Amino acid sequence: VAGLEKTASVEPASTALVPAPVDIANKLRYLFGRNGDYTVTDAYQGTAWSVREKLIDSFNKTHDHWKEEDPKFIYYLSAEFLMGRSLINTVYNLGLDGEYAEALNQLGYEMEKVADAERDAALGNGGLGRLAACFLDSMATLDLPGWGYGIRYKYGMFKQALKNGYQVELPDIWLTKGNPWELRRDDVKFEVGFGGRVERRKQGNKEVTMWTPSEKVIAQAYDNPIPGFNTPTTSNLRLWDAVPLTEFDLSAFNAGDYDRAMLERERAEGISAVLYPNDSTPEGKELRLKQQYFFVSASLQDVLSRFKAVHGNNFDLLPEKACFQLNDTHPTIAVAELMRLLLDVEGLDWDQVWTISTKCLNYTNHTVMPEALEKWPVKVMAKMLPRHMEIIEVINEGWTKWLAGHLKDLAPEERAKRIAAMSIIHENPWNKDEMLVNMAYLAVVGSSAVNGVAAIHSNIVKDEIFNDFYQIFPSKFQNKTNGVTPRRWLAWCNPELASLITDTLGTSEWINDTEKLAGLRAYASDKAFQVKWAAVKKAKKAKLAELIKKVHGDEVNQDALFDIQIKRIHEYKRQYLNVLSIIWRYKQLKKMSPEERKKAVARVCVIGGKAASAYDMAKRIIRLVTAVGDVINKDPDTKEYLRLYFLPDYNVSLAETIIPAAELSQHISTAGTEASGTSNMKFQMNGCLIIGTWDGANIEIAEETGIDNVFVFGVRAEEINQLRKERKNFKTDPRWDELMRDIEGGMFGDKDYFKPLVDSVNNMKVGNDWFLLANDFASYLKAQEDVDACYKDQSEWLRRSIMYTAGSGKFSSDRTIREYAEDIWHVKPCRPTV
Ligand code: B1N
Repeated sequence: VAGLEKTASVEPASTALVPAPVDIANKLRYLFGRNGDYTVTDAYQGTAWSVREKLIDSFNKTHDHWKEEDPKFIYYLSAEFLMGRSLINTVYNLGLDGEYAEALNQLGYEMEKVADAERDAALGNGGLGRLAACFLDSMATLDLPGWGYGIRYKYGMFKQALKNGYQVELPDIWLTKGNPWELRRDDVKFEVGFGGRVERRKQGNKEVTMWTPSEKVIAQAYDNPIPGFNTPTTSNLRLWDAVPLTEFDLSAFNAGDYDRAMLERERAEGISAVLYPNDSTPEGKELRLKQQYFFVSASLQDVLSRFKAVHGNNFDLLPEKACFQLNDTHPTIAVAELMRLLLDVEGLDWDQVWTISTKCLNYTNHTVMPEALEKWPVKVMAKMLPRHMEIIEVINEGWTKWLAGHLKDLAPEERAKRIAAMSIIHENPWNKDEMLVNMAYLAVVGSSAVNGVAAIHSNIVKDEIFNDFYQIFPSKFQNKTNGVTPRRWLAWCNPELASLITDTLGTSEWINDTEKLAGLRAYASDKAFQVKWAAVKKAKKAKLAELIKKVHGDEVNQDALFDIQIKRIHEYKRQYLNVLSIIWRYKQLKKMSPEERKKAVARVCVIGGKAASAYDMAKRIIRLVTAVGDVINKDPDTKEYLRLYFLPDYNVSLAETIIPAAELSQHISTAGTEASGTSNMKFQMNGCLIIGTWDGANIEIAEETGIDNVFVFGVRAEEINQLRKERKNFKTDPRWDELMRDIEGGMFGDKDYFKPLVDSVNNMKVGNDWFLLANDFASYLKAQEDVDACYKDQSEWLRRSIMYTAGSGKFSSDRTIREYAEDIWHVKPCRPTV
């Protein structure tokens, strides 16, 4: 229509110009139709939608700058991002905390209560997903051009409830009230195909390969801006939602087949519908492979399309502009997909593509447990991803041929053995008729760098699980000890401790440079400082006590030692061992006279964590915790001195309340099984003492804190193999035998239900007690006695507590990310000007 074409461009005004209280009210009026009479949830919504606009301003500025500078980018590919809540983190990272706290006060609300109305974004299971979230915070804070790429699950990690002491799972319907922290990008969509056939055609004198999928879906992009702290940089987490190719399959609809059209929709949406709730043990379900390929393909297409817009077909430049970090093997299909896109779609040739692709990819291993190493049946992969299966076969042929040359000096038999052991495609050891694709081997062969996540773990990666590969490519293997963001895990979740630290050090620079926390060592024995330090812990304990009261209805003794174990429930993490020691403590207290009891150290024990829905043994462990708690917490003789509570639905925001209140935390995995652990670092930062095994990052934490300040017990990783072989001869401690009889005898009820638990650690049977609870039992009880003795000397306890925080500098994810950026990614900071 004449006169209505675009004539002038209007510069939009930032909401920074509108005072925050007015902006919050505006958001509530125009987005939600609310006019006063706000609920706390309203206050949250109005605040979040207001803050969102500042976040977008910062996001746009950063991305304009990055577009202009065209720096090398790091893309963190991860099936999980466990973000938790965003409001507090966003206002603090953007430096808007004062303004919004004040605005909410004017409206009659308290920031902390308002923030509590937010639902967690729980698109991850545990440590691996939370690590990815901490990494994004650090990448943005360090001004590194980098994005996360993952899946926008409609249902995140299930919610855990207790019913008569047993775990029940409820769906996590997290998007019902909208999500102010995301932006749908209607112009960013890619097709992702599955199944179908592969054909070859002559095109001129070249043979081209065509993959015609039998099934296609659209990957729709959602951007989640990631604000850095103390910098203008706001980066991005791009998550993909699966939607059908056309809203309705019109042909089916016209033919009157409405049901089929709707089925198509369900099939597409099913891909991004739900997060697999397994931690450390992947589920071999086809839908999971589909999810993996779905987000990897969309992400790679997206990166290549931006690359082409700037650099055309100069793909040799790709490794100088983009690199991809594979967060465990879950995105490993990227090796084949990057090859396919460059070979089949862009028409490059194999050798060139292999060089480019291996330069761009790097792989992080997060677990050494054999059952957790992903392997997909060749049959499944060939059906779902026929072209990728071909590519993997060609990669493997080239690889095994290269190996034959490399190992030519070995005797033929030995050579064949070594090659078979390193083949990416191999027989299923449990089923000779099935061939498997070993995703970890594909990742190792297809990447430039391979790293473990703590020093001991990286050594196991080199010396055990990938030793054959390490012997051939020693320089490919690295260690990158995990870290956590000191923003969320100290400064924002424990503002009381943060201000004490800032006042004492005379600067808040430690929030960006945690090595400065070492300055606290000088105050560790200072009585006046210890008093202030203790007062903060006391206030945080009161908050946790409030939560326990809310969940369980019980008042707890706030002077008791708060003893915490929170993490996924898994046999290797040995919550069972913790429960056994609690039962032992209870029995000792029962035997004491009232006078003797008064001298004992009182404890409030808390255990929290989810069990994968199909993990039967883990569910029995939860029931044992609740059953023991039911007996102990009611016993009038002992309840002043000992409590045990299971806190249901452990998640990121619960951790933010529990960790600052903890005085003792338990990291008691069998040595050599926990790759790193990251909550141990969060507890350390918050001045919580650790009782732990010589495993994962515990070792490095002990080194930084001073080994004598940590309660270390148990056998060492080097001894495990031998001890497992000698199980039959192991003589159990009489106290252990007594506890086994108690549980079997029904001291906590449910004896049939607990029988498999008792059997699983019964040493008389070969192969039982795989995680060596019985071996570590006596030394664990001894370490617990040391804990009590130390707690009786509060000054010594506080000194140690301060030494923990002072020693936590190394465990900032800023340090970890700097190491990745320098040693693996070769990505440099690129900060927008303000
Ligand atoms: O990754 C964390 C480590 O700190 C933990 O020690 C480690 O257990 C954890 C399959 C996993 N390893 N493997 C997983 C998660 C989900 C899944 O489907 C495996 N998680 C870890 C961070 O490095």
